[in-house]
Amino acid sequence: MDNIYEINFRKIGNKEIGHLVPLEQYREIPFEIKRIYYTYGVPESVKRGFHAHKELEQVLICLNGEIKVKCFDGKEERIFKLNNPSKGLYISSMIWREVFDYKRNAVLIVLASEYYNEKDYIRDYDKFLKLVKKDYWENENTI
Ligand code: T46
Repeated sequence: MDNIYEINFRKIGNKEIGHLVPLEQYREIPFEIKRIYYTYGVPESVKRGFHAHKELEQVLICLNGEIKVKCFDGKEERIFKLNNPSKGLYISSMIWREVFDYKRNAVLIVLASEYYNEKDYIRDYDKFLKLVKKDYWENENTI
């Protein structure tokens, strides 16, 4: 899946002094970063996400604890476990995502390619399926 992939960041330092991870746009992060947000204090039983984005690209990094992210691009579904602050998960546009199993005081930071815009959200799963299947059909006919 080239629309969803894990990124191993370069970490500077060691166990004795700790680690530093530098992130720069168009280098480690494959887009211009227009927004950063984070979630914390999410109870373990809570599931978040349940939407896709029309344009937005994001990199998710779990800075503390652990979370799972289920991603579906209309064809393939994958579940990623994020529990390492030196790894990111890139998610392109038009990916349905569900975030769950928040463990050990999970802190999730997200670097985003666009400013917040509720109109970019697809929160209706049936609508997402219709749009993503239409996209595939159109792309297969232009190749
Ligand atoms: C994703 C997962 C990991 C804002 O006002 N500004 C913002 O930048 C964001 C992201 C949200 N909000 C408001 C909109 C809602 O009223 O905060 C509320 C919760 O937002 P949302 O439903 O988007 O939260 P999550 O945790 O379900 O999803 C978010 C991202 O939207 C999503 O793209 O991948 O985090």
